[in-house]
Amino acid sequence: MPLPKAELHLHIEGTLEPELAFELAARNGVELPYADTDELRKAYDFEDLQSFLNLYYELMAVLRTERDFEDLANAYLARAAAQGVRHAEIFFDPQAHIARGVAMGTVVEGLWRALGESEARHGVSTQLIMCFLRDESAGSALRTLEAAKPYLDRIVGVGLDSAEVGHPPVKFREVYEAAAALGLRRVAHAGEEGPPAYITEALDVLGVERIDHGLRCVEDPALVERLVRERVPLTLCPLSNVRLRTVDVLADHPLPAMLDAGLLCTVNSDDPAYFGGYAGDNFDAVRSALGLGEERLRELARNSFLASFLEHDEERRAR
Ligand code: ES4
Ligand code: ZN
Repeated sequence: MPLPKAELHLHIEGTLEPELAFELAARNGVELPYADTDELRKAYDFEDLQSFLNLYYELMAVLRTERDFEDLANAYLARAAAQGVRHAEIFFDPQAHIARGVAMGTVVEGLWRALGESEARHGVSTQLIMCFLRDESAGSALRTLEAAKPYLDRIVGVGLDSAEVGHPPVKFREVYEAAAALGLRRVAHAGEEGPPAYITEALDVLGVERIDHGLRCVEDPALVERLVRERVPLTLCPLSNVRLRTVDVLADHPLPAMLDAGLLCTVNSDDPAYFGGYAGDNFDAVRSALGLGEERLRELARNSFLASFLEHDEERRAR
């Protein structure tokens, strides 16, 4: 039995497996520039975040209808459940869909068809986090927040993702203030490829409760001390870090040192269809490559519930 865990860093568009991509392409009459799933998989050799994002945005072309988003989410939830995930806080990227002429309502309603029955069907509770693309303008993010207003009963919070370097958190100050005023929880990707200063800025300027990735905090001992003191959760994604060459090999991942330092680390899958594994696969990978013992793995699973947006009674039920 896999350890019960919560998944806190998961882009639903990043769960699009090649087989489903071709199925949806056929259903929607979308032409993919790959002959078959084998050829597509060969494109999964990334040099950095941007080279991954190029393919990630390209493949989204197959997602067109509510049913597509429903099928995508159901496929993820089934896989996650099989790997011990009991609760998933799921990112989605509405701007990437709206730009292609797919409405906010199509995305949210479609995802909700799967999420609404996830507890009954998969035994996984869910929450939705709407991400802003940081390489788009703050104005575009504000318009996206506006477009989400009819759906806020289904969205627990906002996040910030896509190309990090050159797009510091401060760019989105106003958007995060507006999100906070609407009662939304706040998280942001920071310190994946960007400098430790972006982590500090996400905390101080955007008021985030969790840092997605946060890996580069290890370069700044004073920042590590602060993150420990303030119990700021980090949603690490070990297999993602290897595939996007943020760390050379998994055996070099700083996770054990980060746990030793007292950081509230969690292990997540990011874009599992692209990076070689789901939540349980990431747990297995750090167990074997980093030699983490049972105690550390249980700590990581416990941290995932502590760092989640679940209320405490829900949290106890999930464990
Ligand atoms: C992402 Cl790995 C990663 N980093 C930043 N933005 C993203 N969107 C989807 N995956
Ligand atoms: Zn991510």
